Amino acid sequence: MLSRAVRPARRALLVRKQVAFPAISRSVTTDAASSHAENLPEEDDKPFQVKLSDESFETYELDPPPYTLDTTKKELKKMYYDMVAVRRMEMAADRLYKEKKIRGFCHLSTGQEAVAVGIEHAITKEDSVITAYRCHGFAFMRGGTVKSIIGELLGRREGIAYGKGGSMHMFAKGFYGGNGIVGAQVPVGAGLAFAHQYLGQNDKATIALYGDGASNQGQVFEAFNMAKLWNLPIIFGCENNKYGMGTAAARSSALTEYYKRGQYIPGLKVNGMDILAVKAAVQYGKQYTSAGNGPLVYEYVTYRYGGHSMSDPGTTYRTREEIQRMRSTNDPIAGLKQKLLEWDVTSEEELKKIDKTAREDVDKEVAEAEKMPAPDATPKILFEDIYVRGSEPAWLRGRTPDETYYYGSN
Ligand SMILES: Cc1ncc(C[n+]2csc(CCOP(=O)(O)OP(=O)(O)O)c2C)c(N)n1
Ligand SMILES: [Mg+2]
Repeated sequence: MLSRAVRPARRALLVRKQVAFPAISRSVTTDAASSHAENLPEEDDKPFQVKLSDESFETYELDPPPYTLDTTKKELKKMYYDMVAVRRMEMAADRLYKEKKIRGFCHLSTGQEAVAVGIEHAITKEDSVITAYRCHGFAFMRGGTVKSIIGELLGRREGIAYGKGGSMHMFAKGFYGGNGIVGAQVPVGAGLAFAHQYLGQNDKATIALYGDGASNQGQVFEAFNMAKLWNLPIIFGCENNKYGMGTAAARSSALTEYYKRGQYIPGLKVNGMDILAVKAAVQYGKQYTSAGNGPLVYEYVTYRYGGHSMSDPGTTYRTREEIQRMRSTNDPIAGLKQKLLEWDVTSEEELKKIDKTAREDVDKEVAEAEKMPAPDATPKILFEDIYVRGSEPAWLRGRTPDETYYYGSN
């Protein structure tokens, strides 16, 4: 009797709670109407200034970056090329996966190109970048070739990680992965920043990226704490693509304003669908950390068009209309294209040529990657590439007690 009397009352309370605290919904702000550029020079490499959209940033305990960006026609066109190339590469990976030529995990970043490309355009090869498993675009921008990245996905020995890492573990100079354990790259990023500081290289920035899902991990906050205590030159950056696997950000995060989650660390929300805003933000952040001001927490508001990975159709936890709306109103490539045309940086014709060149470049390298020989079916390969070449020990234990591999003698 008693329990029956209690139950309806508790249910009523729960229902009331849901009404009282509706899920916080946030939308990407990509209104480009307020951005503009005037009096452009004729020359491709002559600098001029672009005024950024009013909706580029929101700050937390931080003065906003300038809403202007110095650039050239050449650079803007290169940004466009890079984003198209990354997208074409991801589309090639999508096809090869569906043809069952790529096996295992494969996470694509279609829709998020402005983040990886914009960051690279703001830093130098002396800076360090580390991210999670959605890493193909970063590997490319850090200097990996399409051939080596696709080769890696295909498990080829000539792949960027000798065919051992696959989609989630790609590395290049100044690029520390490609990391499969959610959140684990954040403290490693703090370590990279510590190394820069220890070596007296505060002018070198570390860009440590993680997702909205990863942002709730304890190790992220531990890394924030140490970075602040030690005043490390690092820009933590949450790539908020609105979902962690199939869970919407508002269902996993008590506070979805990820740029405020460093609490005692100043933060900046950046329109991650606008490559110019990303470049301006990171350039500003690097100046800030280089000047010894300590860490920053950025949030790049973005969106992934595809599923979490190739095994997720991506349409069970969000509507097709939502994806379509983001594609048609927020696409980073279409957004930059529109600006380049409006500002007379280039013509429709030249952009088509850039599209064609990017497509041909990527297709050519993908075809070359597909022609790379598959690895020999020998266990020897399992023991290679574990140590830095030339620093291997005399022997290594194998998969079973009776299996031992002797380096140099097999
Ligand atoms: C420590 C750990 N827990 C769980 C997983 C499984 N997992 C892989 S990706 C993912 C979601 C992460 O989402 P988010 O950080 O938003 O990154 P996104 O995939 O959106 O880029 C989870 C839970 C994992 N790889 N590592
Ligand atoms: Mg996410």
